[in-house]
Amino acid sequence: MPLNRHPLREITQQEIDTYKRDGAVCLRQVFDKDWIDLLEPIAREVIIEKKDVGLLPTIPGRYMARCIEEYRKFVFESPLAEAAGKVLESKEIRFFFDEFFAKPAQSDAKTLWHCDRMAFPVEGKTVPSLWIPLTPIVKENCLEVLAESQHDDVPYWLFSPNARKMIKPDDRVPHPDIEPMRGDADKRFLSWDMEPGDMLIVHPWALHYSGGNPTDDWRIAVSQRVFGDDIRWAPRPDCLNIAGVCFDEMLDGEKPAGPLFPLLWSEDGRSDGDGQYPRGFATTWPKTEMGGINEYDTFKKMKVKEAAGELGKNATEKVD
Ligand SMILES: O=C(O)CCC(=O)C(=O)O
Ligand SMILES: [Fe+2]
Repeated sequence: MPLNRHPLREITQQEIDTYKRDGAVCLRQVFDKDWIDLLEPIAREVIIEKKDVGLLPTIPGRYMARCIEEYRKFVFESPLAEAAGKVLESKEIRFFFDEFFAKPAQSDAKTLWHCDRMAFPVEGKTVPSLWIPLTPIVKENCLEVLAESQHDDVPYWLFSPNARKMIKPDDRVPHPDIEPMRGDADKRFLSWDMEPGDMLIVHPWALHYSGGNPTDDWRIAVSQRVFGDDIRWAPRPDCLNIAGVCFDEMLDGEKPAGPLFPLLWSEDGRSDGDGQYPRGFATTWPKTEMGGINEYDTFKKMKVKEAAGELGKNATEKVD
């Protein structure tokens, strides 16, 4: 089958409504399996064998579209942007960045309950995670979403690398422990068995989690972050750093645009293509060993500190 440019089927009104209601929707079969066959072996090389393909040694799980031709093609030529645009009812979709999430076989490395909102230097709600499995996903190793949590307007305190060096501002709230709510009749916990070609869209305010990986193979997903119509720059010190663009270039209240945030899809057929999108990074470094992509151990240590009320007391302390 060819590498399809448009979703394999129409996005339905029911899928649009589900996303609005739950803060997540699993789109079945939007990609040809060929796309996943193209991406999966490279993900294994980068994540498991720590192959140096030019990614940042410090964050080797991000920015694949800058360094790996197949991942660049996936961002610019696959139907991910069109599918996202239709679900979000956004006229345009721009690229933000891409990121791997991987767990070894038989791993209890949990992804703590969190939402992504405060990691991003923007305001607006059309900045979802497009979570795309590269290995088979069962409910037990899937991303899990607390339905309707996207309606809670809470500026949670994330353990981003910048936030780890800061003292928590008073208005930032630690993420709640969702686990005790599992028995609550009014709460819905969503998870999915997913096939290659499926794509989960998660609202940036929706609380999500994953419980590890009880299977005998790696569990690998790539999260594509994109911008829709309502997104405006709003940098804060606790946000993620985005390679190649500093806070001074994120003009408060302005729409992201330009070579680093190319238009991938628009309702009226315009797009930027990848001609201006960077290859590699703004600097180079001496040959060095690639780091691991998982931050779960760091997050676990941060959680213990948080519970002990010690978060940010010695804010510049190195935690990993
Ligand atoms: O795959 C995971 O376990 C975490 C993914 C995640 O948090 C995200 O895509 O925002
Ligand atoms: Fe997340």
